[in-house]
Amino acid sequence: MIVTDTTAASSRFVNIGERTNVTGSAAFKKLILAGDYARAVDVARSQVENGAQVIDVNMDEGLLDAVEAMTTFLKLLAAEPDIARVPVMVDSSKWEVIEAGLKCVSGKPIVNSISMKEGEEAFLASAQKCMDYGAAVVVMAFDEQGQADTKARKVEICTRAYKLLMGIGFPPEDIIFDPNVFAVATGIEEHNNYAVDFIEAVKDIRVACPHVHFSGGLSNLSFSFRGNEPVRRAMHSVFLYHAIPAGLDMAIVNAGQLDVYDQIDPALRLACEDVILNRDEGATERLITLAESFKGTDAVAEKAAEEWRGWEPVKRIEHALVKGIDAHIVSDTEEMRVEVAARGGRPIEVIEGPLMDGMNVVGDLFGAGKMFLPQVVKSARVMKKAVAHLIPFIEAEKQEGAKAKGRIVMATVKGDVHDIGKNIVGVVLQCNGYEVIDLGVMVPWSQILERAAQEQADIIGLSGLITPSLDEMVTVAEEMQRAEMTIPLLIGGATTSKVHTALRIDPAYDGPVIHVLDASRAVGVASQLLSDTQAKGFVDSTANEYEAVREARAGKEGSGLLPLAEARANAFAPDFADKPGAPAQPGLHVFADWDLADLVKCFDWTPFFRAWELAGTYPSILKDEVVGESATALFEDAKAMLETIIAEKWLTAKGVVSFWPCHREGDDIRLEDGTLLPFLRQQIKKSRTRANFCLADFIDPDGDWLGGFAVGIHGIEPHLARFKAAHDDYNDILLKALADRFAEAFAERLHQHVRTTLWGYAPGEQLTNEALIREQYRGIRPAPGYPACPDHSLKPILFDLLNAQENAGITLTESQAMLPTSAVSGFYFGHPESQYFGVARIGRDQVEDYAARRNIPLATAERWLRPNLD
Ligand code: B12
Repeated sequence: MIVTDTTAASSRFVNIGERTNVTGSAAFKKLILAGDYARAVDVARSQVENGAQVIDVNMDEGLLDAVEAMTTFLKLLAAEPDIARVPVMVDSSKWEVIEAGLKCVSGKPIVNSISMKEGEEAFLASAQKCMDYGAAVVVMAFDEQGQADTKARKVEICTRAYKLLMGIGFPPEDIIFDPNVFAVATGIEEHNNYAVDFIEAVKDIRVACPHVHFSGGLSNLSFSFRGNEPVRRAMHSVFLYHAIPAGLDMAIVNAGQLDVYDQIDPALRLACEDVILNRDEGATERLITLAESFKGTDAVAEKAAEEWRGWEPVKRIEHALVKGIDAHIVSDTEEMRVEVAARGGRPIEVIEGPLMDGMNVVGDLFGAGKMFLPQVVKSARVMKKAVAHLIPFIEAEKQEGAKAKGRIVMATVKGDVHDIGKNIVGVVLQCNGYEVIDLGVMVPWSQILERAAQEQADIIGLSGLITPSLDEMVTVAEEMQRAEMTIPLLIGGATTSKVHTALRIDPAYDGPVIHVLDASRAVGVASQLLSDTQAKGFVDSTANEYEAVREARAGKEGSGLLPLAEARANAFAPDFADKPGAPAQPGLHVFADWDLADLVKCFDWTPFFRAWELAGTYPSILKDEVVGESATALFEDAKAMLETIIAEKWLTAKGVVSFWPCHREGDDIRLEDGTLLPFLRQQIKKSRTRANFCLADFIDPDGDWLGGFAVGIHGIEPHLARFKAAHDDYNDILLKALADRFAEAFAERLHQHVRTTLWGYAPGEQLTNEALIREQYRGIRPAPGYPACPDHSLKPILFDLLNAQENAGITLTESQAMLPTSAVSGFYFGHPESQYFGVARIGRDQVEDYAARRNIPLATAERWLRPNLD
């Protein structure tokens, strides 16, 4: 018995892999003709990995010794436990080939096929031999008059064969009838009912011939749509949808290429259904018309996907790097290494030759804007896997490592936790031949300098996401100066800027200091800095540029600012008749494990694409002329990873919310328990109609409510560790970027829950995700660090109020970065006139006032508010 019997028809269904067939797959034929059995075995493996439960092997090719080919291949398969676990279908029209195959198969074999084409005697003789080998057998609906096409002929031939087989004691459960799947929608009227004939025949034969099984070769069905893969796939899926309940329990099909019935485009599905079930005379015509719009590149891509495996190893390696395909890179690299060794070469040559050449192609394409960041990161993954494979060989020979264009030590500075940006830059630099030593996050200056000296680094690169990191970068620069270093210092990260670099970091260090805006510029900067001919010119022109920035800023510190008293006099005055009432559910609310699937509905995808340097707004970015293809591929990968994250519960969303009665006291908000929350006021001179905003303005001095929240996404570490071990930067960055999306979505979702339910001032609110993203709701949730509330050092106060460490598992670093990294915290203001604004530059008078209100030294206040002072 080949098929395990379960109740649900579809769960009984067996996919028979069809790619190890020289008559059906050009790529497989080429490998066999070339004697490349190792890669031919890989084809079988990928079939099994793609879900094939039986592998059909056919070697019927005029130029081949089919007996020999069948024997060699099946012996190799038997030695691969991951392939040998599935039964083999020995497929040939010649008995001697079948017999040769049967001798090599260790488990239960299946013979494909025998028939009554040459009469009953020959049929029974073959059947007897199969029975002797314990093989199951595919019996074609074929007799002396030819192949059965109508339902009546199919039923007639199969029942006759069944009776004959029963006569020699053939086990009925080892009979697999193939009642012939023929092409439909050919334009010939007699063909229109072929699929119906097949399905109906299966139903009848099943009743007439107990215990038998049914199989069919699916590709025939859609023969008239050759070259239109989407339509062929849809036809196959629709056919199976109807044939499986009728009794079809296996089919020869490329298991990796079946569409889910429900997910087929509805118009296409209906058109296929009309054809397959022969619902009316116009069905074929309709499908042919519709098929045009589905004609894609699938078939071409599929063909290309197979063909490149037949190329020379050097070309294969280049192709794998450019396309970011890591499936075969280790075996291809190994093949290359063996080839190099055979001619007396060293393993390092594989890196310096084909791998670096391939990466240069990637670098050039990226530089020319023909490749985008997600693809480059995939290429880097391929490179890393190849290098990891070669390292033991290189070490065994005690050789020097490959010569890089330069060595760059990079780190996210002390107190800061985010490193997506730095990782991306690291990958791009590596793709362009630089050696990158990434020290990770929260790295103190001493460690950065020490490692740079130890590694004789050519460049140091610093990254930071939040403003306190800017000061830390100044410290690193000062320490580099003290250590009398001269190597260039690169500055990058969301919080950094050319202006800050020019004003504060550059003056602290005599060596070159360069602000790098994004990953795509990093390579140009590094190459100029390390070039014998260009370095001086580049360093001088940057220094001049920064000098110009400093000159433009000189003496303008307080200019354009109102004195604090005047700014206060121009405060925003909302109508407190509209202030929100007391929360419907006051107090503290803890959410230990918010449903991840619910958060996905609130995803704002646009920043996700921006993180990968793909410019555009979701969803139109998916159709963008320039980046659309790359964005779509990335989006598909992201959705697939999201499914796994949710199904396997990789992450946990924890959050806490609380509400406090309070009132405004000047620029402070005083909570009922006495806690003081001091805020900053805009001092920039405004036109007469605009106020100088401060968050405290949205709170009624005569009594009001304020909310606070913290959310964090936990559990990412073991998964990142796994990706790191697999040298998989692509999935590492993808997961981090998705965790960030979860954090932002959680903040969004929780805010909605607060408005509609917990605080409940907007109970009837019904906004789409787009409207939420456009902030079309009442109230705001400014976060410490964001422009309306730039002081990160308010976070400890907020965290105490929320007991965020205990209730949401979030901790703060010395720079007030939150751990886990994907985390957001902030305040809720419920007044309908509350709005986001930027505090921007403030005057010395306000810093002094603020330090006094907070009861902290002026120097401390200056440190936290530095970006608002420059
Ligand atoms: C998405 C986002 C988040 C996400 C994820 C953050 C992330 N991915 O790093 C989440 C929601 C988690 C988040 C949280 C917070 N955020 Co936020 N966030 C952003 C946002 C919108 C985009 C950042 C981003 O992902 N960019 C994409 C990545 C790939 O770019 P990147 O990191 O800048 O790196 C590129 C370059 O900078 C450069 N680069 C980076 N490093 C290096 C290193 C070298 C050597 C070189 C050469 C180049 C280089 O190349 C990279 C690739 O192109 C920015 C605003 C903005 N538009 O930048 C605010 C922003 C970074 N966030 C900010 C703040 C304040 C916060 C919070 C403190 C708010 C809060 N109270 O909750 C928290 C802090 C989180 C924590 N763990 O402590 C501020 C930081 C500035 C500040 N005032 O401190 C910003 C600038 C917003 C603002 N305008 O105020 N944030």
